[in-house]
Amino acid sequence: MPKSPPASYRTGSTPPVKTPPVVGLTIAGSDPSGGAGLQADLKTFHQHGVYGTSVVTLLTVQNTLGVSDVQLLDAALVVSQLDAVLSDVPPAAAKTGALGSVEIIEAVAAHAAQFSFPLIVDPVMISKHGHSLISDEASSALRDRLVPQATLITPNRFEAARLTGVEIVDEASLLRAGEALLELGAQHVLIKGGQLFNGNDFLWSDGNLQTLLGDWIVTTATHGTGCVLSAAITARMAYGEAVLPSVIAARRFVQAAIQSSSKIGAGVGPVNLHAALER
Ligand code: PXL
Repeated sequence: MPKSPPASYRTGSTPPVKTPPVVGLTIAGSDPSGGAGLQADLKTFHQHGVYGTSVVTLLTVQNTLGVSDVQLLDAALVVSQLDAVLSDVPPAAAKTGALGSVEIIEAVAAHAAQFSFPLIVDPVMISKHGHSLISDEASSALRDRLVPQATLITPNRFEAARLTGVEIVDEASLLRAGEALLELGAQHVLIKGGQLFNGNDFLWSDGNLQTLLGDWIVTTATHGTGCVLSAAITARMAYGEAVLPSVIAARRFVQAAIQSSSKIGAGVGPVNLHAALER
């Protein structure tokens, strides 16, 4: 694939669709209500002019009111999906979402060691409704096997704490957790501060720590924010953008999506990916 120049489109402009298309891969769980998981990733890729492929790791049974069941796929089935996609439709960047089991994480990590493209690891652990999407053993496997393969890891403060053992209660402890994630082998680290940090995020990239200022937006329609952020970063990086500009643009995209709450479902609604393009 010819190397494409960095995309210069802003949040609101129509993304340039390349010929041949730029491909993005998500390795993630299914959210049948369409707001999170691989469905959110594919929609986000599409909105960025990226052709999306998806390897399914687990199925949730959920709607905007909650998760009622989670069924993990056999690791062998995840591997055969990965092989099928990678051998025929190789991506320019990939991301992981919910991975579920030790076996799936180990299989994905073994493949990731051979990737010649960026891998964004969104260490999804708990659904918006508090349903665990990963066991304790699986979170250790994530830390030991997959974090070292990550071009960028994008935990929230709870995920960062579970991966590093550093309880994040203030900026000093958050900074310790970020350093610990770098020591675990991630090349770049984005810790999403969330409400405790007024929506500010913290990015360790190329030897610098950047505080990315945000606004904490009060809304009930926040389902899928983490998935959409990491997918938007992946899409940008698939186009050849560096980590910092990708993260900055992806945060703008998510902010626009959160600001226009969509009236979908009776519970925690999804962020509005259409609005993100209209602005
Ligand atoms: O937002 C995290 C997430 C990721 N993947 C799946 C999910 C969720 C949250 O509900 O269901 C499949």
